[in-house]
This record gives sequence, structure tokens and C-alpha cells, in this order.
Amino acid sequence: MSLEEAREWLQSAAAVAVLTGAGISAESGVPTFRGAGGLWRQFRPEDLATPEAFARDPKLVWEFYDCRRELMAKAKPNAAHRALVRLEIQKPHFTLITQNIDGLHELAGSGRVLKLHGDIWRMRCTSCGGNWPDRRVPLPKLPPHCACKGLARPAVVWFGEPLPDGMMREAEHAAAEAQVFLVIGTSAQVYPAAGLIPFAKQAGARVIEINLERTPFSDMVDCALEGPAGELLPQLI
Ligand code: BJW
Ligand code: ZN
Repeated sequence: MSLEEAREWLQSAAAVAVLTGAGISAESGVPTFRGAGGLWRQFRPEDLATPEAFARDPKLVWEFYDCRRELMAKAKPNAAHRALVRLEIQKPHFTLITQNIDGLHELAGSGRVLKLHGDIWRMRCTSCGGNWPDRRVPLPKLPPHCACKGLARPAVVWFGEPLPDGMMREAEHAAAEAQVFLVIGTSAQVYPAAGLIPFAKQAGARVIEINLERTPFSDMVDCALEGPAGELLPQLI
């Protein structure tokens, strides 16, 4: 399926839902998880982004997040983030679902964003459950603590943890209503987010994927565009 055809589908759709992953922020200088450059020291993110790792060594896990906060604080939205802001303005029904915690969609000007995996700019207390914004980079002391003296953690979703309340239901609702479902820069390996792709397809959406490489869903989507999101998305929108 050609980019021209995908562009026509997108133009004629009134209801559009979008799922983004780390690849959309790669051109802003934020490293992805999997693939080249996806390593931090000798650890795989899969070994640090877990409640077990945090229980074992909160300082190490916080060093990982503090380092990523520093990178993300410097990052600016790119042409792909901006193209999605234009798309939102054009469409009467538009939902942006992201797995990213970097806040670049909001910084670009996107309205409501369903942040499936939380927000690196918020903290949560492991003791009292308090949840507050914190943009300090670097953090003055690791690991940070809450006013109640409890240990603070990043307000993100780790492996084995449930997604924020009701968020998957909202994402599935948008995927089911969408005439076009755009999937951008995700390796589509992490669930339940990746499950939105076959879900949207089965509900009747035309699914367009943009990625540098093929993913487990490239063969089942209606159009798999291979290339950088920052170039392809402005051409599509
Ligand atoms: C470009 C590009 C450019 C580069 N242009 N493209 C079903 C089956 C199997 C397993 C499970 C299942 N259901 C649940 C599970 C378990 C688990 C899971 O999915 N495991 C799999 C890995 C096997 N899922 C969970 O544990 C989830 N929770 C859950 O299911 O809870 C159930 C529960 C219910 C009730 C009570 C208790 C539990 C939670 C998953 C949380 C994921 N968290 C992370 C960390 C967030 C915080 C942080 O950032 O540190 O989220 S892991 C990490 O992966 C992060 C990402 O959001 C997520 C997805 O990664 P993404 O975005 O796809 O990035 P990459 O790097 O993988 O891919 C980048 C892509 O971009 C590549 O394809 C490149 O080619 C491309 N690219 N440059 C276009 N310029
Ligand atoms: Zn507290």
C-alpha cells in the first residue's frame, strides 16, 4: 500500500486514533528501549523498569531515571510530534495514545494524551500514595523522598504493574471507534499497548504503521511505511 493511498484514507477519516512509542521521540534525541543505543550502562531497561529492581536497589533505579530525565529535559518535540498536533485540529474525533513518559506530545501542543505508561515528570510515594509533579534535573538527592518521609518512585508503569485506572478502556474505546489507527515508532512487543493494534484492525479500522523497521504486526496492518517518523508523518498529514 502506498503512502498516497494511506494519505487518502487519513484525509477522509473523521475518527482517528494514534498509538505512539519511543521511536517518535528518537529524532528528538531520546533513546529508544530496544535496538541500537537501547542500553544504559550494562543494564537492559527490562531489568531496571520493574518493581523488583526498585525494591532491590532504589538508588540504582533512580540513577537510571535521573539520567533519562536529564536527556528528556533537553529534548524538544520534532516534526512528527508537531504533525500530530495538526492532525488533532483537523479531526472531529481524535485520540492520542502514547507509551512514552517523556511529555513531548504535550510540549508540542497536543491536547489530551492517554499516557499508558505514566509520566517521568511525576513522582509517587511508595508509602502514602501521594503523587506530585517534579521537574528538577538532576534531582538533588537519590533516592528522593516524600514529605511523609516515604520513599518516592517515578510515576511510571513498570513490568508486572497495572496501567493507570480506566486508561486501557479509554484507549480501546478510541481504537474501536477509529476509521484510521496510526501506529508510530513502537516495536509492538509490550502488552497490553501492542494489543491495541489487532484490536483496532478487528474493529474495522484501517491500520497504518510507521517504523524504521518491520514489527510483529507489519504483515497484518493495511499499510506499513518504513522510515523515520519525522519525515513520513508530515508527508502523510
Ligand atoms: C523509529 C524511529 C524513528 C526508532 N521513526 N520509528 C501479553 C503477552 C505477553 C506478555 C504480557 C502480556 N500482557 C502483559 C504482559 C507482560 C508485560 C509485557 O508486555 N511483557 C512483554 C515484554 C513480553 N506487560 C506488563 O507487565 C504491563 N502490565 C501488565 O500487563 O499488567 C497486568 C496487571 C494487571 C493487574 C494487576 C497487575 C498487573 C506493563 C508494561 C509496562 C511497560 N513499561 C515500560 C517502562 C516505562 C517506564 C520507563 O520508560 O522507564 O514502558 S517498558 C518500555 O517498553 C516502556 C515503553 O513504553 C514500552 C514499549 O516500548 P516502545 O515504545 O515500543 O519502544 P521500543 O524501544 O521497543 O521500540 C522503538 C521502535 O521505534 C522500534 O521498533 C524502532 O524501529 C522504532 N524507531 N527510531 C520511526 N525515527
Ligand atoms: Zn508519602
